[in-house]
Amino acid sequence: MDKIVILAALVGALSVTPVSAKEFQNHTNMMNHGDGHLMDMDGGMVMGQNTDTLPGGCDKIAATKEITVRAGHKFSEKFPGTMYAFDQQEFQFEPCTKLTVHFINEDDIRHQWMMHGLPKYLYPKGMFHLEVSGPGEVSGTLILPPGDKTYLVHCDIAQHMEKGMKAQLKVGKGAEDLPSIPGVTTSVFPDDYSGKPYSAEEAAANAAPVTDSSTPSPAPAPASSANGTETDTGLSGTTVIGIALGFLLAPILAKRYKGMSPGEIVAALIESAKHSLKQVVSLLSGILSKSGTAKTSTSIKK
Ligand SMILES: [Cu+2]
Repeated sequence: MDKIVILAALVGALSVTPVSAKEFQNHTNMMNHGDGHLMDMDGGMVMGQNTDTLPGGCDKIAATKEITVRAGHKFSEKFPGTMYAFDQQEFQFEPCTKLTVHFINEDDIRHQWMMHGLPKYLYPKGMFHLEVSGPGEVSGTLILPPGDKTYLVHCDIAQHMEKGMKAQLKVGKGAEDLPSIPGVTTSVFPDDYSGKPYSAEEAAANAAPVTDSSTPSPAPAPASSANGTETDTGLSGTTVIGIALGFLLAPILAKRYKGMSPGEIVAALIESAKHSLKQVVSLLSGILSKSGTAKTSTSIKK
């Protein structure tokens, strides 16, 4: 009887215990490897940290800002077709701002806040990079360069950016918007929920307005080599071979049918076709008679 009570208590206790793979970790005591590279053994990392060197063109630190960015599957829910996202997709700061990013990962997998396009003399590979494996927080600081520019921020884990974990950070007025920022700019490869078969023409039609909205799109040209698309030029391999043969045979034929009217040329072509056919027939009948199965020889030798 007692055993049953204990068992019931155990089952009850287990059912209320949350099934959590990892506890939230604050990665505050990372080892400094120099060159702005900090790391710990629990999956926290900062690369390209710069707290004091002014980028070229900055006379002083223009402002000091701190932001908290969250990363996780749940932030993608408002963007159909995505799987991961940051909680914000766009940032804007004054040039020469000293920016501290507190990056919080809310998933049980690895996520990154990776910023590209920074000056390489100051940031290794032009990157500022925060990374957390599993739920946790990591913080890093950089000094933004001068000038108006839009920087790509993403998670570089395979398919995380493609599936939505992408943002843009504008310094000053920024430059042009980046494509496929969830909720900000049009997707290069829009998801289609219409249920219709997805064709190459649709893809081209959907992709066109993203890259080119200023100039009026020209009427669909028969050969689309002008707009840089290499596929679907309307020329199959057979057609190409046909054209090549045509070019090779043209001088020979021109010589042979020189001075003839179109009607005469057609008649001559039919005549030579007949001739070829006769030769084929005689060849075939020759083979048949030799094999002994043909009873009548229909050799039509000239
Ligand atoms: Cu990620």
